Amino acid sequence: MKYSQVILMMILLIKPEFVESLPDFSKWPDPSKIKYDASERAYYDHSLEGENWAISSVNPETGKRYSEPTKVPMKKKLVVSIRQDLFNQKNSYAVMAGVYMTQSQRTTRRLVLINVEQMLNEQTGDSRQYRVWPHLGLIFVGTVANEEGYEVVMWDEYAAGFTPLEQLIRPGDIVGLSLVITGMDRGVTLARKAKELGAQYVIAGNDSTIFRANQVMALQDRPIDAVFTGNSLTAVRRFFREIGESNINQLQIPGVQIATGGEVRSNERGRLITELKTRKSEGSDNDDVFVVPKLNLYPHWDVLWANYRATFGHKHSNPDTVKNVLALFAQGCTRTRGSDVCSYCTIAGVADVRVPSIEMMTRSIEAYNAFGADMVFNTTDSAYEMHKVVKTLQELGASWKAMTIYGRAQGIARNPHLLDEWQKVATERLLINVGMDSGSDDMLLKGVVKSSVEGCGSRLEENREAVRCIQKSGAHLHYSLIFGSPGESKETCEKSIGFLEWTIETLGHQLDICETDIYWLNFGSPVSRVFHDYGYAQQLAGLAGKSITKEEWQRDFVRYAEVLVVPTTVEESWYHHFTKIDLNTAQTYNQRAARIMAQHTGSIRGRAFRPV
Ligand code: B12
Ligand code: SF4
Repeated sequence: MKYSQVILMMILLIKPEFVESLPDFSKWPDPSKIKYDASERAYYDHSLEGENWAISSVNPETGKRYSEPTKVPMKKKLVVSIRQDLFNQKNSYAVMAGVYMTQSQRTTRRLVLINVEQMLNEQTGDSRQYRVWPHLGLIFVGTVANEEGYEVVMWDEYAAGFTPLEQLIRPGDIVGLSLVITGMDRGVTLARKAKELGAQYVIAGNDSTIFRANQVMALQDRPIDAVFTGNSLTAVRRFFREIGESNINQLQIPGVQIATGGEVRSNERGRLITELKTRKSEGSDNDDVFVVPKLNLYPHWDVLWANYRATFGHKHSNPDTVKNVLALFAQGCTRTRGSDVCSYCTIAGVADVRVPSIEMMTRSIEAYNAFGADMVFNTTDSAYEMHKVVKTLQELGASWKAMTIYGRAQGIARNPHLLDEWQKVATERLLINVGMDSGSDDMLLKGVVKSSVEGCGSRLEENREAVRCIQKSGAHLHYSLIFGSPGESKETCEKSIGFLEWTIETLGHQLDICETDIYWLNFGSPVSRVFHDYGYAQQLAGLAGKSITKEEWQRDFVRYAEVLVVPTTVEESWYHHFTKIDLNTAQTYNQRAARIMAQHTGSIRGRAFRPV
């Protein structure tokens, strides 16, 4: 094509126009009183709203009371855009030029990303946290938004206490909320407040939102405008690319839900089989859920490292300088075989196993090394048995002083040689985090259904074998137990306590943590079928030697099927109908386990520890 033709084509594609851009808020007396009115798509100053004189006097220029919100004039600026009509015709030149133009003309917009947590140190009234891990989801989403030209501001309540919203949010911002189970209710409150402060849109993601997308979108006043229904970063990227051009209600991005009536995601088998088939038929881009993280975007490193060193420093050869980070070197859990998940598991995407490309892996390793990380917690579920991942890490020369990985007892018992392989990557200290769940075979076989391999012996023996393998290898163990799986009784709880005592004896200082918990019934888990399947409820009751009438089932479960978070009363009903203990008894066993661990030399207790 001739040069003159190219110029002519560019001129034809260009559409110059004056558009409104964000007002200059700093010129207004109190910018925090400027709020965005989504229906008018305009900003209004509310600063005189409550003033008596303003309520009683009329502005002679407008004829309105001074107390009525005043429209804040938008600034006008010349924007050169490409002609969308040509773009829509899929004219190849137009498309090429369009991509170029959208990237170069993008203006800096702000994304405020918040990890929401409502269970901050409530007993002490101290909202500061003493946590040790950052939020990788925030870092991933922030990285993508930043790559798309956004200024990214982050606040992780889990690490730093409640968000100072007024200071963080500026009118026109997009606010992104990361919501797991302990953030849902507060997330809705924060979303409303963010809108009052002028946020243009509030979006939400992470596991609880994913499983409750329809319920979030059904909230009457629409505090949250869009929900991300998976881990896809392509969806996140497209959102930030397209939101500048369109109104949020016009977006049509797979993985972004803007209204009710979306497909209900869950870890129930039927749903997972459908998702598996879709992935197989459509093909899936493995790298879709990975990005090379811009670790510096996260603002709380110093406080986390200080906490980590104070609590875990003594376990490292460099106690005063150890830098712990989170990483994701694969996604999904191999135990699922694509469709079969432990009964309580509420991890979204757990059955969708993906390993990143070599390039993604190489660049990620480089990013962690450049950041000075030497203690890497890889958050991939059951990473231990992913031979390919450990092999690739070795081939790429990855090596950190310490690593934490997730492993399953069955995976360890059947592949003990992988302990050596992982220890080639984690040169000084390998910690494996295992969900042992129970010291009773009945619970492991029928209560939590701990394996997708049928008829292959004792899960309890696998738990024990895994402990013995770890002991021999010199690695370390962090494991968890649950009091309250279907069919749980005092006898089975005692067996779990017995298992705890045995692991302390067997592992000594190699046992870092045993954390115990009640059985959490959460939406999205396979067992949440109990909210819509009476036959299943009867089956669960049968495991405890009980029965449940249809009326009881409707009163105690079905009635709550559409709430955002399973309430405590349902949790109590769970224990009442499906176990032989109650919630208090489960808590008593939790306390007993904590007391036993407290006497164990070198152990670390719980999650919300204060620095010593
Ligand atoms: C590492 C980890 C932690 C760390 C770090 C905190 C965190 N929330 O990430 C620590 C140890 C601190 C922790 C604490 C807790 N955790 Co946790 N944790 C995990 C774990 C193992 C990995 C998370 C991870 O890093 N994934 C990799 C990153 C890249 O993905 P991601 O965080 O899911 O984010 C992606 C998407 O969800 C989405 N996304 C996430 N946030 C947002 C926000 C926006 C705006 C958008 C658009 C998208 C988006 O985009 C990201 C990119 O793909 C998961 C289990 C798992 N394997 O997923 C449990 C998990 C998330 N935790 C869980 C729970 C329950 C907790 C606690 C409540 C435990 C407790 N009792 O205290 C606390 C809550 C802390 C909190 N409010 O964040 C549950 C959540 C269940 C649910 N359905 O809500 C999970 C799923 C485990 C489980 N038991 O099922 N956790
Ligand atoms: S082994 Fe862990 S991650 Fe895998 S399905 Fe079971 S609970 Fe979920």
